[in-house]
Order: sequence, then C-alpha cells, then structure tokens
Amino acid sequence: MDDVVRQETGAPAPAPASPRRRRFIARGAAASLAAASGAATLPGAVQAAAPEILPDNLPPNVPQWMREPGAGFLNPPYGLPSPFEKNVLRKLPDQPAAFPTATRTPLQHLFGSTTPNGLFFERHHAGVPAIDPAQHRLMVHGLVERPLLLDMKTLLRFPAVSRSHFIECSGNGSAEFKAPGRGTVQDIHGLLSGAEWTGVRLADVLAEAGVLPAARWLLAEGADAAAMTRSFPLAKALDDALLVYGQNGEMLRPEQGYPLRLLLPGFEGNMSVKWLRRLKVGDAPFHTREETAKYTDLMPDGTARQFTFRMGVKSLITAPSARQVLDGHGFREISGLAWSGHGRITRVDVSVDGGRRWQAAALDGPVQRHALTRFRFPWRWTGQEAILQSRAVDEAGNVQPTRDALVGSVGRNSAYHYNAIQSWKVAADGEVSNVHV
Ligand SMILES: Nc1nc2c(c(=O)[nH]1)N[C@H]1C(S)=C(S)[C@@H](COP(=O)(O)O)O[C@H]1N2
Ligand SMILES: [Mo]
Repeated sequence: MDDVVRQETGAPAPAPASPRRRRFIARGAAASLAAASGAATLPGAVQAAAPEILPDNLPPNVPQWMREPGAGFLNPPYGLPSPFEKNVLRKLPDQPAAFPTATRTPLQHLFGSTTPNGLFFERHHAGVPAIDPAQHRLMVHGLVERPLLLDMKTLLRFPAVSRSHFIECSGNGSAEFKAPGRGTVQDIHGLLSGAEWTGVRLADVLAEAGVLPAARWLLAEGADAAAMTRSFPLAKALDDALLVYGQNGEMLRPEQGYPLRLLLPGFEGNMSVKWLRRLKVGDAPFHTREETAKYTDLMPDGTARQFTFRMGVKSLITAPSARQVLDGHGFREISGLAWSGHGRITRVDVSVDGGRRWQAAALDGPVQRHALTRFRFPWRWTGQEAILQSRAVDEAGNVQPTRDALVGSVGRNSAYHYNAIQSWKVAADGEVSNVHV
C-alpha cells in the first residue's frame, strides 16, 4: 500500500533508510536467505515486508508464513487491521490548525457501505468527553406530563432497533463552492460515514414521558464542553429519530457520542447530538447559537436560510478517485457511494465523458432509507482522457445538481450543503484529479 499512498499524497519518495529501517531490511534479507535454505526464520522478519524477500514467497516456493505456526489467539484481545493496512487511517486536514476540528474517513480505501468504527469521521466542537456510563443520565423535560431522568440501564431495557444510516457534516465538501480541492476524496468529502446504529426509538421514550398537546419542537443538549444544542421538530422525533448506544454491533465509540447519541436520520450531522444528556420539549424552536450564528446558509441576496435540516441527494465515485493513478488500460469497476436526506436512493447514473452521456449504475441492495448505498459501473479504460461523474436520484425525485446549477441557485457564500456532481479527470497517463467542469 505504500506506493498507493505516496501517489495519493504526492509525497516525495521516502528518505534514505534510517539506521533502524536498514536493520529491518537486513533482517528481512537474512530471513529470506534462511527460508531459502530451509533454516528457521526470524520472528521479526514479517515486519520487514521489504521487496527483497518477496520472490521467495511466490509460487512455486512455499512462502515464509507457511513454514511455522502463526501468531496465537488474543493477540491483541481487541483485534486490529493487518499491519500492511497501516495507511488506511482517519486524517486531519493538510493545513495545520491550532485547533483541529475534524478528522475524515478514507472513503477511497473502503468497500461496501459500512464505515468501520475506527475510521468513522469525527467532528467535535470541544473534544471528546470521557463519560462514565454509570454516571450518565438523560433528562427529558419541558412540555411533558412526567419529566424523566433515565440512566443507561433503563434505556437498554427499552425495545431496541438496528438501522443503517449515514452521517454527513453539513460542511462536507464546502470548499468546492470556491475552487477544486487538490487532495483525495477523503480530504474533499471525508466528513461522511455510515454505520448500523442500535438504540431506542425516541417516540417510545416520549410516549413514556407523555408529550403535552402544545409540543412542537425539541431541544437536544450534549454533555461535552461545547454543550452542543440544537432544536428539531417533534414530527421528526415521532417519525424516525433514535437514541443510539450501538454502532456496528458494539457500544458507540467515545468519539461518536458514548454512551448515548441522538440520531436524526438524513438530517445534517450537527443535529445528531453526541453524548446526549438532555431533551427539552417546547412549542417553538429554541434558536441556539448552533442554529443562528452557525449552521445557517448565506444566500446571494444576503439573507440566510435557517433550519435546512435535510442533506441533499449526493453521490461520489470513490474508485477511482483523486490522487490515484490507474495502473493499466482495460477493465475496471467504477464504484462509489450515494445517499440522500430525503429517503432512499432510487437511481445512480455514471458518465465517463464529462456528462454528455449517462448510463445507469447497479445499486448494492438492500437500499435503505437515509443510508449509504454502494453503486457499481463496469468500465473499460482505453487510455484516453476521461471525466468520470456520478449523479444520484432519490425517492422524493430529487436529482443531484451539477456544480453550475447548485452555485446558480445558492451562490458561493454558503459553507454548508454542497451536494454537486463530483468530476474526476483521468489523464492519458492514468493520473486522476479533481476538476470543476
Ligand atoms: N455534543 C456534540 N454533538 C455533536 C458535535 C459536537 O461537537 N458535540 N458535533 C456535531 C457535528 S458538527 C457533526 S458533523 C457530527 C459528527 O459526528 P461524528 O463525530 O460521530 O462523525 O456530530 C455532531 N454532534
Ligand atoms: Mo458538522
């Protein structure tokens, strides 16, 4: 994978081997000689993975890793990816910041439509609180008959549901309003992840509290130092909102809101309040800082749109994508992700000629509401320059806009809700780059 990453980051070739690295190579070489002569191999040899040892491990030879038993169980007790995948990581933005605010998911390295928990993007307004679940409570109050103070044990006794949903930061891709970003798809669109969440229907908890007739809105508050607060309509709470504690089969990760998170499927990421400690029921929105000073969309006429909850229909080709280099002509599958805050994805079309001709891609099923959907399209690269694009359609009939159409309708001032068609240019030498067409 080293070469791939070097291509992606545009980083220069590695500096001459450090003394430590040289020792590894020496050991690797020694090990390969030892293996060839049938002698016992060095346990550290595998770490070297230096090209020097490869030929001996290829057929018809018996590879080194078949010559002695492998590592034992519980090594480590919580499993980790292969050390050869060490470059598949979340990533901070390239520009150093005094207070980094987010890490991004390596979309170009992932398969299917589930983001592994260790690679789920992170966006924290004031870091990750270390919450003891035994000391965590959810307060439900305001326009209710019976205010509640729920501990985690009680919440875990409610009937549970598991559902796949994406979370996308409303700021995802917003630098594209201005100029084409020069990084990878991770750098450009990596504030997006998807998981199977497990938790309690908010409607069930509200039924327990008894919502009063005047109720129309709720306020959610997080237990982090930012005390993140947002208002959302009661209709959403009763429709499909969840209080989740599970993420891809295990408890939430601390960075995703352990031990309890509000999940508002399809709504902009900031509304899925992490470390949820309080829900207040009211008759009107609460107009917190996060929905007045922040998370409003500045329009060309100087007005701002407030409460733009739903994420627009969007798709991206993740393979191939920016900073990769196609390693040969012939068949390859184009694949990517589509999602919408307005329901299911019903169709994704792919163009390989900059939008002149479109053809339907295949969708991996089952296609779920407000969930990442993987699409696939067979392609034969002849070595000519190509512009790859994908265009998603959702069940409400929304069609992903071109960049010109999006900028034409909302201008370039907004820092949120960028969902335009993404174009990747494949140059004749196979290099893929981000372009605005
Ligand atoms: N309590 C709390 N909830 C929060 C945030 C936060 O800083 N504090 N960040 C929000 C933002 S802006 C986004 S995009 C999502 C990100 O979720 P993730 O970190 O699980 O990817 O969480 C939202 N919920
Ligand atoms: Mo966000």
